[in-house]
Amino acid sequence: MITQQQVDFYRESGYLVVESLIDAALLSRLRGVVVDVLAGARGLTTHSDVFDLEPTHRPEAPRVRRIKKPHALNPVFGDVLRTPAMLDVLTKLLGPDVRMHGSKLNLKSAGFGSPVEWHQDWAFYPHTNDDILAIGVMLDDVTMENGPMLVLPGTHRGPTYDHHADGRFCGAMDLVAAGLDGSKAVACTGPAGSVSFHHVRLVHGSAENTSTRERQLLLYECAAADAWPLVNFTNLEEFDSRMICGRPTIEPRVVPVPVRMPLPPALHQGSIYENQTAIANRFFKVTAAAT
Ligand SMILES: O=C(O)CCC(=O)C(=O)O
Repeated sequence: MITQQQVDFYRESGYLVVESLIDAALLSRLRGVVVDVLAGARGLTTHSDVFDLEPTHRPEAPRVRRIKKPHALNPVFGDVLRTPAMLDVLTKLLGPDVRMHGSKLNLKSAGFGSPVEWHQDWAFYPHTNDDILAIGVMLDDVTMENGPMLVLPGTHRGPTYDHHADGRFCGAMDLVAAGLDGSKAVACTGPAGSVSFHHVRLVHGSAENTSTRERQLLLYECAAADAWPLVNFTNLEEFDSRMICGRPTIEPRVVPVPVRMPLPPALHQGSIYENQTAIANRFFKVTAAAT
């Protein structure tokens, strides 16, 4: 159970790390499934519906940057969202009715795992209200060395920043142009099984993993059920099938939050990594090992 103090910290700072939220047995099941899924990347010559590949990927020496939509691949990824400990946090931060928006697993492999440039998730999927967060399940021990997610506390209360380049959405923002100070970033670290929660408007990113240790981060986006997407709504049945707890509703709660539409769509499609290749000024260095 998280405390009221932790809830207050989340509301104030826009993030929260809960240590060891996922138990060893579930963690071990997750890791086993990830190994099995990754075997499917061998032989691939380009990105697929399941895999987003590192620039240095080769069919005979696979390098996967991201597993897309893990929840659609194995039920264990759904189990993570429905543990009593996870439901306790989700309902305290989002209310009794919670829907999953999506999931992804960022591998950030030892030695070359790609950086993710600064951004707000909100720039990708604005909704009618911002009671939305991303969950980051640490499948490995995450330290300062292996590319932890970095967050800028309090930015969830600020503007929605420009995530465009050359007139198109690019999924990244220029921290300097936004007047933000990267040295104020806080790293979300913890032993494997720890979980970070960050508000959908919080500015965050992460550096390349130049260390010798993996940093797999299993991410889920979850929303209060009355937050309805302003883009990419598919159909009601599919929408409601993603409920994690509580009841769905057809009455969106509409609040005055700053929105910029992710349109026209990014020049490079497929993943945030591809979207962000369009930016002029990279903040995080990319070494020769990752190119
Ligand atoms: O993997 C990370 O460190 C950052 C993840 C992230 O922000 C994203 O994929 O949107």
